[in-house]
Amino acid sequence: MKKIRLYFHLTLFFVSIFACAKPAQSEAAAASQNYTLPPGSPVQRYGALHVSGRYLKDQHNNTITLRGQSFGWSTWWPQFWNPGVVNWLTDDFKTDIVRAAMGIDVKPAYLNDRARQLALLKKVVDAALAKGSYVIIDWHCEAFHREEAVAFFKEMAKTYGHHPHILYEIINEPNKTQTWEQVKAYAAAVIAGIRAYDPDNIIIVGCPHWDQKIREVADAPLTGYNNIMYTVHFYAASHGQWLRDDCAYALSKNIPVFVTECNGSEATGSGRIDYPQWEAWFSFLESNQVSWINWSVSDKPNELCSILLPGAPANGGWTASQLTESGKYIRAKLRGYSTRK
Ligand code: IDC
Repeated sequence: MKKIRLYFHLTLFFVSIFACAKPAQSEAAAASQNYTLPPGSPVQRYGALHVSGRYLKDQHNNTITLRGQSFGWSTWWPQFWNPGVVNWLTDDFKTDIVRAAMGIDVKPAYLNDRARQLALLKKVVDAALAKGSYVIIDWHCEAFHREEAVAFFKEMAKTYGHHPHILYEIINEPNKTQTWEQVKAYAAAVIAGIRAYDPDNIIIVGCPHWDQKIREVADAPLTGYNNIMYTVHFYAASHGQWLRDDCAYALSKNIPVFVTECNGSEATGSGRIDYPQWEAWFSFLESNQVSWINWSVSDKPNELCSILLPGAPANGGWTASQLTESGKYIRAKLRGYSTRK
């Protein structure tokens, strides 16, 4: 009996040492990956993230707001998935975080073009590790593909989970055919897979109706896990005050929200840009310390949410005349909010 108690105390001792050792662990992770965190980079500054109540916290337990830019689908804009773009976004757009939106079930995408998609993802994630940028690994689809998702995220957690840079977005947008209960069941399976290898990086969960039913989340969130956030996606010309009200409801119930995708356009990605509504969203996000990411690094002709004009170079270094109107707007926004000058 005494022996068992001794083992118990010893285990507790080592667990607590391990828990306190997170910054040292980041250095060890850096060494094992052969990178050093650039001084002043987002990850060097904020380190390992965690969630407390509705807030995102850094390694010093300060509340932080991360702002960034999403890559476009790996399916149609693979040319931009390279270190040059990660570096340019971090240095010139002053992003804290990028989002790797890997296509899953269209063509070509992860389920039918695995090796190439994984190679693209690796390029972006490795570049983010070296640059000291946070990066979201995003399962960019609406359907669950549960078995494949669990296997994929286990692999990602095993490979990258020891780096503080990594966040997991386990489903881009459930649509209106999936209930919140079904999303929760899917999330439980994927979270278990990730947590088997990565005990603490942030996991972001979507909600029904293209990440708009945040009220349903607020009324019945997942329980029993650490460092979970929920995403809301908005397109300001389609989703206005009512969605901000629903977010406010969730925040009032201590639900941690991370807007992993948004733009000023309509939900189609085009139509028109509603600047007053977009601004109303920025005020809302900033005053509530909700992190957000703009959609997307793509150069689709005439698409308002694409940040690039056709012909923009594939590896960053973009001039103003290579950015779209929304690209210029978001660049100025990100630079304006950034405390990294
Ligand atoms: C859009 C792209 C567009 C592409 C389309 C394919 O901008 O070029 O043809 O996907 O489905 C989302 C999705 C995101 C969409 C975006 C704009 O997460 O994949 O990208 N959007 O429609 N949710 C709401 C809007």
